[in-house]
Amino acid sequence: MRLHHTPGSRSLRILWLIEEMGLECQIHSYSLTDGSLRTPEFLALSPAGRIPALEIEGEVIFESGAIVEYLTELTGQFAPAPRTPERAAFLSWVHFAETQANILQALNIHHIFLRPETARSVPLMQLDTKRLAVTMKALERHLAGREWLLSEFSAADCMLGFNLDAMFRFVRAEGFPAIMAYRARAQARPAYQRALARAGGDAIYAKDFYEVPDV
Ligand SMILES: N[C@@H](CCC(=O)N[C@@H](CS)C(=O)NCC(=O)O)C(=O)O
Repeated sequence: MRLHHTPGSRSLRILWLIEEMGLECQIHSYSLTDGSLRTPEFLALSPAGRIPALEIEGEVIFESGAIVEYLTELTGQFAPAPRTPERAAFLSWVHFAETQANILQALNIHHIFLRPETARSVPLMQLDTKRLAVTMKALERHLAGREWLLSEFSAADCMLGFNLDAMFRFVRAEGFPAIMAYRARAQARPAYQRALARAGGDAIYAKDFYEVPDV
């Protein structure tokens, strides 16, 4: 297996799951900003020019949610089987994680990547911060009194795990004790620690918190 990867990106979801599963995997690293995600060679692997993509068994899979589902089917681990009681919840939380990640990505663009800074839109930052808070309140309600998203640890937790540091860069942690406790549990897992060590650090955030500027 070969994982096409960028430090600080959604490919941490896949690295973490691979570590949980005890699978071997090579890593091919790219930069988000040097144009290497737009070369014909990379677009042949991932047509939207996005990370992650996984080469496996002579195929290439792109979209982190699809990779997660594929790996759980391949190994029979970390997901309830189709037509069993928690299958619907599993699929829902896998895709919820990506809905939330898209809001985080928009906030990263507003606060960090967009140049010149005068091109940034404060109303859009405010809107996306509120949209992020809606997803966090939903997660907080779901996690209250639970250890994991489902009745036991699953690949849905790996999908969501990537979001857990980023969300608190834009919304303060006060009011989210269940998410904070869940984050501590997730990040204490040895497989998460191994994945983080292989992932190559955080290439995005220079600050702990990004305030929406006053208008
Ligand atoms: N829905 C896709 C999103 C992938 C995505 O946007 N990845 C980011 C890194 S986290 C990326 O490749 N960004 C580069 C770009 O937008 O050009 C997935 O879950 O794999």
